[in-house]
Amino acid sequence: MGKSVLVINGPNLNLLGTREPEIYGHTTLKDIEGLCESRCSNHGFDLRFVQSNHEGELLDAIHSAAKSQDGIVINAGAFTHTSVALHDALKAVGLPCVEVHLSNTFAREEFRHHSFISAVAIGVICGFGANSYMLAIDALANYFEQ
Ligand code: CA2
Repeated sequence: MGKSVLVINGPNLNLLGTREPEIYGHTTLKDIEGLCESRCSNHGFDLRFVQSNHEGELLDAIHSAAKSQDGIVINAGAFTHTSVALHDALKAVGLPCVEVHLSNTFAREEFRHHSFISAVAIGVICGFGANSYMLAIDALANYFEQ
């Protein structure tokens, strides 16, 4: 059976490509979805791509992945730095999860240096723009092969 991957995007990422291009570039979330689709299909994976500005909806997406997905790529946006609930949900479902960020959060404000996601992720990729997502999908593919 082919694997299925859930890519989760948190708050404000729907604004990508329309605001603050100096930080986040000109790529839209729709563009990133297309790139993820093609990277997943290269690996023979199905893709489910989700964005929400609501923490509870992100939690629901993680819970439902327990039944239908094999791995998670998550850019939790600002919830990365605040959400014990997302940490608990990822830990509870126990799927391999790769944390991604477009920007290098360690080269930015101090409050972006701590992540509640990292401790429950198999790894973290940040600073490569939309390519962070591609690297995360490749990392999951590699993990599945082990
Ligand atoms: O670099 C990343 O991917 C972040 O997860 C992006 C979050 C930020 O809070 C994290 O520290 C790092 C912010 C996403 C906001 O995206 C926007 C896009 C366009 C315009 C405004 C915000």
